[in-house]
Amino acid sequence: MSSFNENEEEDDNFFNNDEYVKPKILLFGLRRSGKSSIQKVVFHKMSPNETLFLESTNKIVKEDINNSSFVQFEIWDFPGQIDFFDPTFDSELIFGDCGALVFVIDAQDDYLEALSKLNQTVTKAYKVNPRIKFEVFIHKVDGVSDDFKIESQRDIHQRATDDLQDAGLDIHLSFHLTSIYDHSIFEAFSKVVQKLISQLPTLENLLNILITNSGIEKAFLFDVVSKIYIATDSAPVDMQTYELCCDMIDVVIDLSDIYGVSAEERANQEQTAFDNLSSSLIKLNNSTILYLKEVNKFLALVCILREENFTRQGVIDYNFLIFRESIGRVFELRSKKLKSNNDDLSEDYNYQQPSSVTDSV
Ligand SMILES: Nc1nc2c(ncn2[C@@H]2O[C@H](COP(=O)(O)OP(=O)(O)OP(=O)(O)O)[C@@H](O)[C@H]2O)c(=O)[nH]1
Ligand SMILES: [Mg+2]
Repeated sequence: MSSFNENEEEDDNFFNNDEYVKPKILLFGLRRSGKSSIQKVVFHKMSPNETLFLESTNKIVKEDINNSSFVQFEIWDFPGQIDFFDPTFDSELIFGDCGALVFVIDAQDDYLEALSKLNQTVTKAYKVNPRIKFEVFIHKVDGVSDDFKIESQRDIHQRATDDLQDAGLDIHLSFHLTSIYDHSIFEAFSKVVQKLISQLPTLENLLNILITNSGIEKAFLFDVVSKIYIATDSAPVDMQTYELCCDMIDVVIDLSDIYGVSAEERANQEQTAFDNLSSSLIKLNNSTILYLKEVNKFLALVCILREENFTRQGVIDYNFLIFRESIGRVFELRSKKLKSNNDDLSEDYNYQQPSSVTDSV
């Protein structure tokens, strides 16, 4: 919550992604399954109720997710009625350089038709590009009971994998229970995006080292704009903790917006609410502490720790500085590698250039 310092320019260079071809995430699923709603809620801050007024998508909608956020990729939202057998459907172009394919199934509806479409989609995409990560969102679970959730996930999992095995295909599908009415959609999308970040094991390792040496219970590395977490330590994530951390980011951004930016700066758009010196500490009434520290313009570290482990804040802050420096080095290395490998991106993002495809879509 203060002004930028001279490191700002340096940070920009660290995270300069100009050189790199953005991974593509495709959203498939039957009509009205909730694809466009997911995209709007996660990346455009649309409130879930407003999605009731979204019109049905009738052509492929491509969008660059790079609004000053660290997480950069393209999202392609497909119309529910897309027909793979249509001669204008260029599967090489669509699946060729795709990083992840998200298939959305409406859990409140009969899902047999969705399962057959899932099978068709996965089979088609896998033939073009076997490196795609397949993610199934069992969506709209806000309206169903816990028992139904578990039962439908088991049933969908079973049927979907059986169908693929019957066709002789050994394709791994990941399943997520999601709803736009809670944080589950952000959590699921975080996991999808993490699979596209090749530095994930290194980031996890750094977080593990940080938490064990600082008495922290859980730490998330957040992309502040989207509230997607790009990494966390290896302890399991529970939804409540994740929600608390998301809420903390909202509080910090809102307060910074009100008190951290002067009217003049706001008018000149000189400063964003989140900057190099942003940090915040919230004590909860159950002896838990939430601690947020800015890592760079786009990323924040949010930690949860017990009050009794917060006696030596200096040690935690020092460890954080080392952590921040290491993260900087990881991404510095990445941008160097990307510059030198500009022609060959296959290693970094499983990018496979099909023979008939050019970069401009
Ligand atoms: N209850 C509930 N409704 C949802 C959820 N997500 C989306 N919806 C609703 O589902 C309806 C359809 O959403 P869309 O996002 O337009 O669906 P789509 O998959 O893009 O549909 P097409 O563009 O026709 O393929 C809207 O009325 C949304 O409000 C959810 O998590 N829970
Ligand atoms: Mg749509």
